[in-house]
Amino acid sequence: MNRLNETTLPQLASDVQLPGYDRSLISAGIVHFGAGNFHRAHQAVYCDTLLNQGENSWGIIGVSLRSPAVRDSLVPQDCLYTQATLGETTSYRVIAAIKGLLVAPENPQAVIDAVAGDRTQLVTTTITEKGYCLANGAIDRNHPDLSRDLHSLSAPQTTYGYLAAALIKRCAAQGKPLTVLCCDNMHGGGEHLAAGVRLLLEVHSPDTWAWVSRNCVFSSSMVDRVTPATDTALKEKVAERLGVYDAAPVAAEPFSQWVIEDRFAGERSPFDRAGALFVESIGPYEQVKLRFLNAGHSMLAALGYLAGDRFIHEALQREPLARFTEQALKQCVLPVTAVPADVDGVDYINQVLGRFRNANLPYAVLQVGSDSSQKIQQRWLPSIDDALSRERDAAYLAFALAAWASFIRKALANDDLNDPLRNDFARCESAAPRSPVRDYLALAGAAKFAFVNNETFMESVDGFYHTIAEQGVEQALVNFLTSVN
Ligand code: CS2
Repeated sequence: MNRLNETTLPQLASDVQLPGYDRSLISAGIVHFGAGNFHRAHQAVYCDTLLNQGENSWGIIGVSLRSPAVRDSLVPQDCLYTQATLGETTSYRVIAAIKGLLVAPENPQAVIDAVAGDRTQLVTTTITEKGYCLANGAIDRNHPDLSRDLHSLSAPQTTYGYLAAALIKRCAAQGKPLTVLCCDNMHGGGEHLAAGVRLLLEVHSPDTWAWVSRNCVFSSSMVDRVTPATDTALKEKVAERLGVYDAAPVAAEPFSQWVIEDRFAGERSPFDRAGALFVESIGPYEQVKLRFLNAGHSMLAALGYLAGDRFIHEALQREPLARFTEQALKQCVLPVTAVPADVDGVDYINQVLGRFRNANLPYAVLQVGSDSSQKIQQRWLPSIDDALSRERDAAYLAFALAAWASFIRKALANDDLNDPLRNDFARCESAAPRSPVRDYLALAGAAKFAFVNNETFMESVDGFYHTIAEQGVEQALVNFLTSVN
């Protein structure tokens, strides 16, 4: 079978949406760090829409910080790939917004030059929570990658390092202003990017930091589209439909949302013309997404894994799991969360749970469960403090923490745990035969939250942990739900 590329594009089935622009006229105004599936199903689609509208300067240079896999799959197909939308109906679209892909460790200078070049107006990131090198919510200067960048920027290890090295070059050339926009599931991601770059520049080039503070803006955004990892079944489905082979298609749900903080240096990228929303204050949108959608996802991932499910939609087919998640979000999280005026909290939660039920887009519990030590810091822990400080009942979140600790323990035992702190979790495992909840939570950055010192709350977490171990998760949930209702 022929490979998808510019030559085979005209052969594709007529119901596949094709790029309607001449790629030779496109320039890459964006450098994106973290060219994985989420980026390719989200931001790159918005860019492709703009390019289809004749906005020629919003092509993308993608950067992979570690693995060459995306570049190796996409370059032989001229960086074209299929985005399959899987819902009640299925549709296929070929995305052509990526102009080139760089693998940072192979050629660090090429990445630095790309960010420093004047054509680049916007740098975006989907480097996942762990890419921000945080400890207890702040930049961790002892993180091994960051320590290396603090020592030398000749071959940076972190996104901060690449940005700092590129900004030194951009400043030396008195280049144009630059916007750096976080597109991760992070609260205040733009502020972390600014803090990381500042930390490095204060060591390597304080004059550049002075220039950056006048010429660059670090902004945040709320990104949303459920995008699973690509499996063989998707590749086969796409090949059958397109009539050519695509080594790196990406599937996503029909829903897509991008809310962007309206702060840009220089020209504002016109993503609103592709359906994004610009807002003055991004915090409440980030919070709603993290505390309802992502928090619900992480609950279902832990509970579903414990119940033996592979996918999120299967976990939701179990009544106690579905009821627990819905009630936790509506009764425990919603009352302590500020929701933007244009969002109805209950409708939002209902819509999210409806999206998670999409059986046409299986989403693995272990994908959501990956890096959970980083994710719960944003998704659950702030709501617990908010609930306790307002003297509200936080029992659902206590149960969720117990389920998370049980998930860590079981995933470790099954060798399923994909987490940057995997080895640290394994060490507590051998050190503490009693409930590991407190040790696990300390690793997951809970020390900066007040709830860890609330003995009544912590005892309830320990209690639920033991109940889950003794009764199994489903029975423990049934008993829990009976006790709270
Ligand atoms: C998920 C997210 O894997 C996870 O942790 O919660 O990737 C989620 O699917 C996206 O944020 C949806 O926009």
